[in-house]
Amino acid sequence: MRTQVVIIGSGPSGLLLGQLLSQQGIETVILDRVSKDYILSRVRAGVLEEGTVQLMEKVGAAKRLHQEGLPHNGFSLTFDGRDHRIDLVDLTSGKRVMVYGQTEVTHDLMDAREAAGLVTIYDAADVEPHEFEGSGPYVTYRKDGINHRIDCDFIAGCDGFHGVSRKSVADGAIKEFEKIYPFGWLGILADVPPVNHELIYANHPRGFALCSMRSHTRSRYYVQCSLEDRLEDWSDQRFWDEIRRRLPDSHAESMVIGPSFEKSIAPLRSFVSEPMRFGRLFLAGDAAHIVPPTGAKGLNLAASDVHYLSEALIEFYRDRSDAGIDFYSQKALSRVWKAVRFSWWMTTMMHRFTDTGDFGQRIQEAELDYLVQSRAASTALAENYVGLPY
Ligand code: FAS
Ligand code: PHB
Repeated sequence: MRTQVVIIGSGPSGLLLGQLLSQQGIETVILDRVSKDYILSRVRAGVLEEGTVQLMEKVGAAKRLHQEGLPHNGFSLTFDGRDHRIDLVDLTSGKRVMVYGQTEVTHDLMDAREAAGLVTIYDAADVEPHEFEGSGPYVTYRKDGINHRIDCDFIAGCDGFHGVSRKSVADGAIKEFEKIYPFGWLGILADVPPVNHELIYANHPRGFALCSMRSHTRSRYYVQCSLEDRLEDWSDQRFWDEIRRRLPDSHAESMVIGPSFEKSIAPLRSFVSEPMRFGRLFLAGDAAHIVPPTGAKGLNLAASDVHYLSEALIEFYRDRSDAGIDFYSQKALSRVWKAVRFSWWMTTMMHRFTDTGDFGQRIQEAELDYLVQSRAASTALAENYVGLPY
């Protein structure tokens, strides 16, 4: 088989890239090592920047997003028993975010790809990129016991943090930056109405908590937990008791609780690999970088990466110019590092760190107190949260 661009990974990065390229007549094949159902069973991000929404609109996959998504004009920061609203629309002269689950984004992009009759090969085992430093790259994989090869012009590594693409790069050709946080997030989904009409990010001496949602009847909640914690340590009752301890009384008393139907623990890390281009192999999304979900940047960075990559590849095929693909890594990393910084800053401000103890708690509360009283500081938070320009 031959195609123009092989995309490894059928997550948001790969699917969105596939749609952006196919709109311009560029042929793609997407390979994923798991099934479509498995991908759709994963519960991940929940907040979309306007840039991400606009890309979904551009590829014609935003109909359900606008029908079911929840536009949010602000969010709350709670600390020291108080609740402060960050008015995104006011602070950013009209920008806001859209609450719409990553699962739904992925589903909508899969539907769009199928409607366009484009090829996605699921359950592809042992996917491997080859000869991408030369002019004749190809990808091999195995399916139903048969070995396959796809020759192509370019390979897009959209295969996430644990994917094969980044790991296929020669050791000396890549520099990695990493920070591991000494805690995780325990998240649940429950069919109970959200405690608030907007998100609540809670700083508390017992630890961070986040009150999010997927709809007016489905809540998505998180509490900071120990990396030693296991799911069996956390009954629903323990979760509900703990999250309410970390919220101001007004929210704790009004929270509707009920049985969770999804519960998971995710470790937190900041990670960036440089560069994001290796000959004819390009990395995009979690394959190149990871952020702690505190700033709701992971999925949205994947979107801006594939915006830049699609523009570069379209320019190559349209103008036979290498300018865009030569500049892709530098352009993407400039926005990546700003989002990595913001996610690190928000994580550091909102979570309990045992090594800084009560002093650290007071410093965080002082920073939060300054932030909510300073329009300049709140504006900086809001500008980053809605997403910096592409
Ligand atoms: P993905 O990891 O989504 O997709 C990669 C795809 O590549 C997968 O389908 C995988 O099966 C496939 N793949 C991997 N290796 C392969 C191989 N060798 N061969 C073929 N295919 C391969 N972001 C937020 O903004 N907010 C959040 O709350 C949030 N929560 C998260 C919770 C968890 C547990 C995780 C892991 C991430 C979370 N994220 C969150 C970040 C997440 O949303 C990512 O940013 C987003 O999934 C990035 O999309 P992709 O780059 O497409 O990577
Ligand atoms: C979510 O709804 O899953 C979510 C929202 C905002 C975040 C992280 C996760 O910062």
